[in-house]
Amino acid sequence: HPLTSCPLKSFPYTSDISSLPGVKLSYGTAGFRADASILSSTVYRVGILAALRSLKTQSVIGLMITASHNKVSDNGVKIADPSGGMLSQNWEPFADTLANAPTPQDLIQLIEEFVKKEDISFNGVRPAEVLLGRDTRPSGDALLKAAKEGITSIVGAVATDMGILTTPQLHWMVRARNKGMKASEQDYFEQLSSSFRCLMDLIPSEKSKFNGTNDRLVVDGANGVGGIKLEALQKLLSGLIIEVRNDGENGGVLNEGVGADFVQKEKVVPYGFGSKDVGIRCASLDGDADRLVYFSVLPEGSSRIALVDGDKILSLFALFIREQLSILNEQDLKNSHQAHLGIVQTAYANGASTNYLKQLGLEVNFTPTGVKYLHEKAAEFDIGIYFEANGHGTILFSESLVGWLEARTKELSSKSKGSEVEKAALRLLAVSKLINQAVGDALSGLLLVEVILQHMGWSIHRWNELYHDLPSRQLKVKVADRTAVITANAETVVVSPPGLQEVVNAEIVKYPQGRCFVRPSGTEDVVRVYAEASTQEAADSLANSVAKLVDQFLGSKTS
Ligand code: G16
Repeated sequence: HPLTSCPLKSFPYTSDISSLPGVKLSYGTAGFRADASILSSTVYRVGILAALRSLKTQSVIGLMITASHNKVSDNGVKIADPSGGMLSQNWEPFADTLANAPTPQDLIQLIEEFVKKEDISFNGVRPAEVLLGRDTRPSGDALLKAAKEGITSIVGAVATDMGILTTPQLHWMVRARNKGMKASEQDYFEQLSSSFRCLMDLIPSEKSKFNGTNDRLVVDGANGVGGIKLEALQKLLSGLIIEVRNDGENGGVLNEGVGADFVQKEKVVPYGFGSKDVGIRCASLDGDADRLVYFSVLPEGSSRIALVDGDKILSLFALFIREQLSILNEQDLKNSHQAHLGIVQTAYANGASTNYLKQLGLEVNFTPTGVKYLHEKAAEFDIGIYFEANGHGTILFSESLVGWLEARTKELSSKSKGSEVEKAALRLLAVSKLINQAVGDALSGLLLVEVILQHMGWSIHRWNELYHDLPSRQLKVKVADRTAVITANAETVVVSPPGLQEVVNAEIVKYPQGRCFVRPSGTEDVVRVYAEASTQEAADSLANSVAKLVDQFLGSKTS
């Protein structure tokens, strides 16, 4: 009997959702998210799941309590797997049934069956260990307690509270622990700052100062955890002056009129920014600092901005990596490792960015929305760069390439010290250490953007001129049941409800350069509509007419 070997000590949390008719939780794009008041039993159950995952993998697992870009009254919970990446997708159905089990008896039965199916042993070499993190949401404290109780309900399991963290910090720590590396917050800061310093030292001397701008950056911290951590990290940096606004210390509300999601979707200045900032390089983090966008305030005296989104961050990274790789591939005769560079985007990527990347000769791949999908695809390359337009992304390096770079830089340091080839190899190695290998990370992404701009000698305006975005509009439609929308082809085609895609297509053809798609959100109870066209008016009109069609097919939400 599995429960004799899986002795759950107690069930302090009866289901918060079983008394709410029609409420069904889904692991979704990035874990469970809902109003914080109904999440304790879910977080408790995810604690159990995390401990089981740790036993199954015989590794340290992460549990993060955050609802990232969502409103402050929401919260959420997600798991980091041993690699530091997202929970293996084949455990998601178990997570869903666990979260929705109505009674303790159902819960016990589900666990028993799952333990048997997965052949989880309670007598393994290592007891379960789960690292816990949470963002700054006020509900985080109570939910952390629920998570700890869930984890330790599995006898022998250890819950290690790492405190208030950015989501990417927790993912980084899980990865580091499982690789046998030092994994404290200080270690994270030291790795980022030392690889940043290394890249700064490798900047060609004629470009060491910005052309036409300066080394000052103003960052909107979304009134979340990112601003606080950036202030701590900045103490270890030189060559960059960062001013953090909206760090949550002055009464601002998390993600309200601030943050990367707001800035990217609304394309207006966040709270605390205005005409005094015209011409200055600005960046915005989201609530748990896994997204990053840049912007500059336009001079017209309005609140409008020139947005430099995730697609342009991707393009900047791709240019830099491609430059280093071509030095290695063309000039290093000993280069036995012709690295394959791949790009991963989603349907939200601005069409102009995809054209630009393809014109550079790069291979561009598409996946559905959600870092878990992009990350998986990017990991197929020697270097895989993935970004969502919303600013969530990173650069993955294969272990074999990192191993080769380590060996080659050692060789070159004795035989060709100071050569262009040695510098290119050192730069790539430093990027692999700076940029988070577990998940998209606004802090490490920001440092890489800053050093590449200095390397290129570019201002934010020069960077923004790489290509011109096609005008776009994104809308949310509240419908009775968003799960009625089923998509295919990386979310570009609606297959259900039948007939919806045909009427959407009939709208798209009315607009020059029109493109539009419809998908259910995995983090909010809405259907999203994205439209692109040759003018802003056309993009707005296409998005509005398709939103009306969605409403007609799916019916408005009544609540
Ligand atoms: C999460 C995911 C992202 C996704 C975003 C929106 O971001 O990690 O990959 O793009 O949700 O997803 P959806 O459109 O399905 O609601 P975050 O920053 O909230 O963790």
